[in-house]
This record gives sequence, C-alpha cells and structure tokens, in this order.
Amino acid sequence: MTIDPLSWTELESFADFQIDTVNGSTNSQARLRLFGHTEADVRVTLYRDNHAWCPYCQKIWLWLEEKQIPYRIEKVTMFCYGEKELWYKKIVPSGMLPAIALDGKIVTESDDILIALEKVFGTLGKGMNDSQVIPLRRLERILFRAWCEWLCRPVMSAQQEQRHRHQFGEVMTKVEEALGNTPSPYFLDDFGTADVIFTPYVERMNASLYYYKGYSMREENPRMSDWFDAMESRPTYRGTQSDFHTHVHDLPPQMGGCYENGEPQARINQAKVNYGSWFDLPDVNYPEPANSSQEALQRVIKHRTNIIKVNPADDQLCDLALRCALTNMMNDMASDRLCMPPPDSDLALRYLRDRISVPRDMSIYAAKRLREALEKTASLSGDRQSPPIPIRHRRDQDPANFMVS
Ligand SMILES: N[C@@H](CCC(=O)N[C@@H](CS)C(=O)NCC(=O)O)C(=O)O
Repeated sequence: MTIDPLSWTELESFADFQIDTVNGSTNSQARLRLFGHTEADVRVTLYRDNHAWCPYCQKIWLWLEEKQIPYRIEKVTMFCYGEKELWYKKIVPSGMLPAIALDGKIVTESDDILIALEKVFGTLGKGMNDSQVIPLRRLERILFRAWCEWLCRPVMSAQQEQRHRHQFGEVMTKVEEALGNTPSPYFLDDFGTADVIFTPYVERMNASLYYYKGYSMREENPRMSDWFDAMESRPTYRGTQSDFHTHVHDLPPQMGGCYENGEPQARINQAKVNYGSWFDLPDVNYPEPANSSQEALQRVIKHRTNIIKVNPADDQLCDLALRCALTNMMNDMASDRLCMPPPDSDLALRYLRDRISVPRDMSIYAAKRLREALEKTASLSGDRQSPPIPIRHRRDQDPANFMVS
C-alpha cells in the first residue's frame, strides 16, 4: 500500500521533541549555558566554529560542560567553509579557533585556554600541569602525529603505507598500555582533563582510519573500546559527539587532504559510511534513544525553508520529496505503507543525506534515522548519486546560506 506524504502541519504534530538548550543536556544549538545559574554569573564566552567541526573547540566545549561553568557561545565560520566574520578578526586577528573571553580578556590556544580556566574555576580531575597528565598530553600529540603521517601524506609504495600503519599501531599500543595503568576505563583513576585532551582526535581517528584505511580503531583496541564506551556514558560527550559520515567529509579540507589506501576493507567501509546502513558502523555503542526519529523530524521542520532553498533541486520537488522521506521515517520505513517520492527526486534526497552534520544538526542516532529515510526514499525514485562532496573546501556548507530567514 502506498500512502500520501504528510503535510508540514501534519508532520509538526509528530515532532514531539523539546530540549532545554540553556539548562538541559549538552547540545550544539545552545548560545547560552547556565546549568541552573543566572546570566549574571556568566564570566566566559566560548568562540567556536559554526559546524562543531573544530577539534580544539570540542576540547574546550567538553571541559566547560563537564565543569558546568556558565558560558555564552559565539559561533564563527572556518576558512574552509566560508568567510571569517570581521568582528571575530578584530578580536582574534589570525581568525583561529577556539578562543575564550574570560572576564573580558581574550585567551587563544586550546591548552592555554584550559590552563586559564583551571586557574579561575579549578581543575577537572587532575589538571593540565599534573605530573600524571603531562605525559598523557605528550602521548596524545605523538598519536596525533602518527595519525597525520598515515592519513594525510600521499605514499609512493605499499611498503611506505605499511610503515605508516605500523608506526600508528606502535603508538596505539602505548595508548592501550596507558589506559591499562588504572582499573578505570579512563586514562587515570577518574575521568578528567586527560580524557578531554584525547577526545577530539581519537574520535576523528576512529572515523577517518575506518573510512580511508579500513582500520577500525575502536574495534581493534580493547581498552580504547572501553574508553569510548565510558565516554559515551557521559551526556556531555554524547552532546559533542559526531558521526563517521560527518568527520570523514569534514576532515579533508581541514587537514589538507586524507589519502585512502585502496584496500578492500577500506572500500567496504567507504560504501557503508556513504550509502548505509549507518546503523552498522562502529561510531557509537550506546543504545538508540526512543525519540531519535522525533528529534530528526523536529530539526528538519525547524530548518526546512533553508534546507529546501540550498538544495540544487527544484523547490517544489524538494519539498514534496522531503515530506515523503519524513513520512516514511515516521512510519518506521514500513515496507507495506510506503510514501512514493516524486519522479527524479533521488538527487535532491541524496544531496541532503550527504549534508547532515552531527552534532551541529542533530545527535548521532537522529542523523542515522534521517539518512536512512532519505536513502530508502531516494532509492524508490532512482539510483543517481549527487556529485561527490568537495574535498578542498566545504563552501557547500557555508553557514551564510542557513541564516534564519
Ligand atoms: N594550536 C591551536 C590550534 C587551533 C587550530 O588549528 N584551529 C583551527 C581549526 S581546528 C582554525 O581555527 N583554523 C582556522 C579556520 O579554519 O578558520 C589550539 O590548540 O587552539
């Protein structure tokens, strides 16, 4: 049985999803975080990138959320996807992110920011200059460099590729040893600064090595796997956590290129990340919340005008196709009650499938639900893929196109 697409008004009646961005759980939409305090208590402004792609911003974001420090958020455009705001260049002439204003004083460089915050608000577990944390900070940088060497350098031979893989594996062994030094799943006895320092890049390593090199960091390293699980038990981390699709396509312009090794496993993984099923990926391990479809629906409804406007397809076609996909999503993709999209809407739906950004737009499971609904609905219309996502820049994601109209 085929069913008609729901109208936007009907879809709105299903969108039962509300969050308190100011005092509720960590979320990427907030412009102000109070944790039950008043605005008069705010001493910190965090300048972070619009799309939550910047790893150094995630570090500060997670720390502030863990410490529950009241703060404001100002979002800034990164060079790879748009024009840097003039007002930001007046505060930070290099345009680099993150920065904070702490009691009106600007601090840049993520490590200096954490040290400045610790001086005023105290440490998060063991602090930046603790004798147990310093070697872990160093290890994180060694891992980072081994990752860059493997991922971001074109190689001339299979031997060179193997060498880079091996070097990364050796550093991973040291990370596994470090994680094994305490009975807790974290780097030290309790969660703290060292875990925050590791978070942004191991998340990006997990995604990028799976996709470009066919190496599953989380599955191949048991202590790292336990560490990810422990991190995912924290609502703060869940609120900042991205997914594989977002990272593998946001990294190339930020890193100056990511190089695949062409191995069969990498090809299999690439197909899964790009075309699904997104539920089979090792990018998240906590159970799916019951309201993930509602979240996806609410987020699309809120931004539908701009979503349709930036889609290269005709507005009316896109509107209808999108409502079909959302109707199917809310019917749990039941194959006996499908909404058939209009002819030639495969490109429009896949264009959006490829541009959902986590956590900017929605949380990880909501994005999986939406990607799945868009893909399955697109496949009822055709098998064309939209043009590849650019790798030198991401101007297709220019936030200027998404200003609330
Ligand atoms: N060492 C700096 C590195 C910061 C950095 O590299 N930031 C990048 C984003 S991840 C940036 O702002 N680049 C300018 C841009 O992309 O607009 C820190 O730790 O804060």
